[in-house]
Amino acid sequence: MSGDIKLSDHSPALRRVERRLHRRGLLRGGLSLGGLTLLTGCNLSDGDTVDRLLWAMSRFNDKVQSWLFDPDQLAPTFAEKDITTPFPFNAFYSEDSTPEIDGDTWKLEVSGLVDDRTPWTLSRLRSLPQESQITRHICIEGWSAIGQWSGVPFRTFLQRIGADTRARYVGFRCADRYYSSIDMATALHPQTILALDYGKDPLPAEYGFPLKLRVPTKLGFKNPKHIAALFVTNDYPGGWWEDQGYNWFSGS
Ligand SMILES: Nc1nc2c(c(=O)[nH]1)N[C@H]1C(S)=C(S)[C@@H](COP(=O)(O)O)O[C@H]1N2
Ligand SMILES: [Mo]
Repeated sequence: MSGDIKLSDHSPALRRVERRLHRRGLLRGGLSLGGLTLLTGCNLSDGDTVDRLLWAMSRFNDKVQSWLFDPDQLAPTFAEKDITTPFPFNAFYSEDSTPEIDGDTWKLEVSGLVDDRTPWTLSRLRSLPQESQITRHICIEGWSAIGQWSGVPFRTFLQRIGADTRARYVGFRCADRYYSSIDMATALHPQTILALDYGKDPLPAEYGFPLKLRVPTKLGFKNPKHIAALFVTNDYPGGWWEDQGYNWFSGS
């Protein structure tokens, strides 16, 4: 739709709509405006504002609604034939600046409210139980794609390191200086995984080698790639995009 505001455009008009929806309690669960417009298939244009979005929301089917507003719901899963090829690349830099990481010497650092701070090698991570998922990745910049990721269920990992699961957040620091964080309920969600593989192979460099957090219940920017360190904390850790005004919760 030409003339529509790009989701990455933080124009005053979009901000106004977002504030009005929040006041009316319509962005329940902290779902971001960007996420809502993507999921309703409706881009906001300057003229239409709230009414158009309300109309789009009323077209939501029950399944989508319950996924968005109920933290225990599962994100939809797909079949192998639905996988988007090639899967899009995205980062705050161009693809040729993807960090080069040596998997033989790489270690995942662990800190904060955990019993065991021993760093993790790739082979030790691979010795933990693995799970696979085919889910949709939704980027706030206006695209979505279906991919297959496999790795360690994050709650299994948190149990292994003796994380205090009453803590509020898990924060992530990445090799490319990206950072992000999620709430503990999302960290423990059954579909949140520490992904080691994309498709049948180890994560390619551009998709986050050697380790990426896959969170299908959140927007793409809450899926940190090239993870170098993670920490469990009660202090709000923020994130690269979150600190530039994107809604922190950004999902269900
Ligand atoms: N380390 C790191 N992780 C990141 C980003 C980034 O720039 N650096 N971008 C985020 C955003 S906005 C998106 S949409 C996805 C893109 O992942 P993909 O390249 O696998 O499609 O990575 C997320 N995680
Ligand atoms: Mo994104």
